[in-house]
This record gives sequence, C-alpha cells and structure tokens, in this order.
Amino acid sequence: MLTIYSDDHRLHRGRVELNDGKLQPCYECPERADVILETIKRSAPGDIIAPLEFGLRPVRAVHKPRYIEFLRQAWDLWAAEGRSCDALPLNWAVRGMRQIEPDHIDGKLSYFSFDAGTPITAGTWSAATTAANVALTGAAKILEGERGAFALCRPPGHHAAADYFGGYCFLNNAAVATQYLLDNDAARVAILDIDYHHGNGTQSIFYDRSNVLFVSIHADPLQEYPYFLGHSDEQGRGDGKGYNLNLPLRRRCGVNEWFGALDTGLQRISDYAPDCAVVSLGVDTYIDDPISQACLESSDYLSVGARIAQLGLPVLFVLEGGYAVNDVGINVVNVLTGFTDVRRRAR
Ligand code: 6XA
Ligand code: ZN
Repeated sequence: MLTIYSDDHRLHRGRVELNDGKLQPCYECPERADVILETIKRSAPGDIIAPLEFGLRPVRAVHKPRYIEFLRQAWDLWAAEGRSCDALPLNWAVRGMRQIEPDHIDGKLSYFSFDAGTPITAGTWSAATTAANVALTGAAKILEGERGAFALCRPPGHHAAADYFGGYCFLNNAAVATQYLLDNDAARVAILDIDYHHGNGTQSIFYDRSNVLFVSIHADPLQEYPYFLGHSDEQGRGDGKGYNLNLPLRRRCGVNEWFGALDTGLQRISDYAPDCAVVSLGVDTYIDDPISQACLESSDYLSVGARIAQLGLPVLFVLEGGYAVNDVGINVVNVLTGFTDVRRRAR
C-alpha cells in the first residue's frame, strides 16, 4: 500500500485542550503520526512518498473564503495581543444570538469554531495545509490507477466543516480529497467514516449532494461528542436526500454490533456503485483508546481492512482519530494489511 507522509505535521503541536474540566495535554499529538510511520516502515511493505503541492484551489472548493482567511491569520492576530500560549475560543453564539464575524481575534475564534479542545498554534496553518496536500496526493494517485493509498496526515479533518473548526480538525482532508476526485474524473464517491466520533464536518459539506454518499459508524450523539449531529434520521437534503447514512451505536457496544453496522454501511456503498471510496480512518474505536468507550481489539482491524477490500473499489484511506499512542501504529497497519491481503488474493 502506498503511504503519503510529510514531517510537517509536527508544525502543529497543541499544548492544551479543555477536557474533564481541566486544561490537559493534547491527545492529538505528533507522536501519533510518528508511531504510525515507524510501524508502517517496520511491517507494511509499500512506498512512502512526500505530498505534492496543490495550492489552495482544492481547499477553496470545500471551505469558505472567510474561514480560510481566518485560519491563515489566526495565530498572527492572537500573537499580536502579546500572547504566546495556544489560541482557544471561550464562548459561542447559541440560540437567539447573531452570526456576525467579530473584528477581535477572540471573537473570530468563537465565530469559526465549535469547541475548546482544538488549539491553534504558530504552525497550525502550515500543518493543516500540508495535511490537505497529503490527502490530495493520495487522491491523485487513485486517479492515476492506484488501488489503495493511505494519507498519513494530521491534524485530522472530519469534524471541520466549510467554515468552522473543532474536534482537533481545521481543514477537512477527506472532503478536500473527495471533491478533488469529483473534479478530476470521478462521477460518484462514497465516504466511509469509521472513526469513533461522527464526522459532522464531512456530513455537512456533502449533505445536499447526490454525487457523494456519506456513511458513518459512530457513537450515538446523544451520548458522545460531537453531540449535535450524527443521528440516524439525518439522511441528506434536496438532491442529497438518501445519500447520507448515519449508523450510531450505543457507547460500549460490542464487536458484533460494530461489525454489523460496518456490513450495513458497506452494503449501502456497494449498492451506490461509486467510482472509488474514501475511508475516514479513525482507530479511536480501539478498546484501550483514552478518550473513547469502544470495543475493537488490534486484531479486529485486520477484518475491518479485509471487509473494505471486498467492495472491490479503489480506496483512499485518510487518517482521523486514534489516541492510544502505543497501539495506534499496529491498529492502522492492521487495517491496511487486511485490505492489501484480500486484494492480493483477488489478483
Ligand atoms: C472532545 C473530543 C474530540 C474528539 C476528536 C476525535 N475533546 N474525533 O477523535 O474523531
Ligand atoms: Zn474520533
């Protein structure tokens, strides 16, 4: 399996996130990608290549201009206030308040975000644009005929919407890659999001569209972050009606239930008959993940990859969550290995 990777992910290293009522070290840390890369080098054959530079055009195809401008400037505006700590928002516009972009950086952080767990640092913009380029390079390789590619990118992306950040995500790498596939020859793309958390950003970006099928397996938003999107009755809107499938599961559900949802999602994708699939690959479904209440063991990820391979489609895997740093490498590699083993046998 081809892997796309850049060291530039290290430019984003948040110091603190608000969690359990405390400012804690960030779970979404550079060591995650380092461990995955080392495990791939050790035990998953295949080339590792650097990303190409795509410029901002494919990012603009998904994210709104004011939001892109905000992300680009946020750290400088924050630092101009004499601050050197991470930039975090403090309040949000809720029911009855107005959505007007403030002039002050503190207000802008609030306006363009939905949580206090996603710090912006000096290198966040560079790391986030590189992550998008990593995913885009994977998409370009799929268009060139590669049957599988892994975008080893961070910060992750699936919570980022057209104009807001949160859940450790700034630019929606999977959505940017998906739109690039559509703009370059693919007529229909299916996104399978198997991260423990609902991909609210990805859902919202493609909610009105029938050329993208979004399928997500995640913890029930009644019980788990991001809480305000991801219910089963969210099925798409307008042309997109019927092209959004949420499969929420109760927290701490068992392995059989999880794989049952995977089979349901894969069947829907198969019926849709897309040109290719993008998998938002979070491994925070792992039993020992520090922020999740999930059930998969490391060996289960082999079956996850194998079942995805049975779609018979070209697949771009894009890294999302997974915070058990010691095991995140083997969990990701097992998905990729399960996938390539089935593909090899099929040839
Ligand atoms: C709240 C939890 C953020 C979840 C991030 C994640 N601090 N999303 O893994 O997939
Ligand atoms: Zn997650």
